[in-house]
Amino acid sequence: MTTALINNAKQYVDNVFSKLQSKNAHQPEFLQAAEEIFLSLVPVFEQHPEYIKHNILERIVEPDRIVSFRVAWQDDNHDVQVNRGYRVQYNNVIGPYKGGLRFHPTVNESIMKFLAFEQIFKNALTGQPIGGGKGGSDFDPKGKSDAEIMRFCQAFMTELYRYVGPDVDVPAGDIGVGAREVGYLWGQYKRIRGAYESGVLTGKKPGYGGSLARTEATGYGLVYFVSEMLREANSTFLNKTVVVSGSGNVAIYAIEKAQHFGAKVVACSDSSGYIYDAEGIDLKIVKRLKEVEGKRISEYVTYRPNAVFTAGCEGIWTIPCDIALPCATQNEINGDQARTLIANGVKVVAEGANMPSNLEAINEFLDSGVLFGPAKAANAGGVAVSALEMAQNSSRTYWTFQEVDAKLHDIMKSIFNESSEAAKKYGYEGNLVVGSNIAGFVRVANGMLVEGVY
Ligand code: NDP
Ligand code: 2IT
Repeated sequence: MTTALINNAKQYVDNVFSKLQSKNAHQPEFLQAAEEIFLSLVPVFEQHPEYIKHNILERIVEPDRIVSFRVAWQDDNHDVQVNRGYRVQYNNVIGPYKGGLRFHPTVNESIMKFLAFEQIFKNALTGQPIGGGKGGSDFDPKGKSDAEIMRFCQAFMTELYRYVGPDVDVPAGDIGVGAREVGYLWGQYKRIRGAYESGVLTGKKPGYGGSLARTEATGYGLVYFVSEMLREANSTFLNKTVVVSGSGNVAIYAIEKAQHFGAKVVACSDSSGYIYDAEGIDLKIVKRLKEVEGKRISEYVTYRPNAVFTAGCEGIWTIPCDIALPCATQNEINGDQARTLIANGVKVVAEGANMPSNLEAINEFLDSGVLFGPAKAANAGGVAVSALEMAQNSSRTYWTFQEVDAKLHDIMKSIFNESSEAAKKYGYEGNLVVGSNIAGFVRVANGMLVEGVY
């Protein structure tokens, strides 16, 4: 390769990134996600000048469109509340826009764009025909009654329905949005459209078009992915000590499958703090508190007196473990926390949440030889099974739990293999950050070359 090509590639990526920075100066999470991906792509542009010629990077980093809308709804006191709704439709080159909806007070355009941008490459990695998108609202579901959640979801869909559809854009869950919320959204969509377009949303309950194993998919998929990482290092989950952050959908099913594979999970958390149970977490208690009763994780210690609750989330990474699975939210591991994990002997870190490690933390893990599974590969099992739900809906059929779980397992293995192969091919053997970014990007970029549409 000539020096000119190498310089050209680096210069191209730097130029697109500096334009992005000046256009999006007030969107730190979006710039963080973009920077991580851009840094990985320099070797691709060195070997594929045609991507530069067609200006793929600048095209891919600008969303097709972003809609934002007013969501007005009535609370139980009959007062009208107003929230802001979003849908970012980022890229639909390989399939309809696809990605979850997040309801959390921290939601803003920067968070929506980082999630939607990551989703493009994650979805491409699954090998399924789905483009990238994300949406949500700054609505805070905490402390709301069931009737309030329903009215909010109905009001949200009363606007969103214009922009989505089974062949257009297919939302699902994310933080604060589970099967209950998807059900309310689906009911409203069906009412407005007057048609049974079940493929418009995934994560539905199995009684009306939902796929079996979608609830479990992200957490199980994460553990299947980590099993592949361990297998390559001649190891398994058996008798490993595991720390999982969060106690929501992803965390619960990651804990379930890790325990199933013989690991001892000693800690999990919510936004108020974390529990440490040296004898191993009793998942039945966590499920009851979180899935049924909607309680705080601190209540766990009333059922397990030997367990300890500590207020605040940061300390969870001071617990010594072999495997750390951040499954709560973005930027929950910084450089200091990464160094603490490493000093305490962590061997594997894999991301169930989206962008839980900041760039400094990722570099610490990679530099110290920790096996690191990046979010867009490690947590892709959720959206992969969402795509399987779309397939079942459009063929008007249902698959068994075992069928879906087996497909999920195969998909996670192939994401691991493709990411490893891409890392090797471009000179970064063992670096799954670079590998997954490249493998996802190349699939979409090739679609953009063929599509010939700007
Ligand atoms: P849930 O709403 O089910 O659970 C979220 C968990 O994370 C809760 O324990 C919550 O605590 C905690 N949490 C959320 N925000 C914060 C915060 N700002 N600080 C500390 N803790 C926080 O969401 P999911 O399990 O679905 O999502 C978790 C992560 O996984 C997110 O990053 C999401 O984007 C990602 N993900 C989800 C997929 C899915 O299929 N659901 C697929 C792929 C990725 P509390 O209850 O106190 O708020
Ligand atoms: O971040 C994610 O991949 C999800 N929240 C799941 C998206 C989906 O469409 O199933």
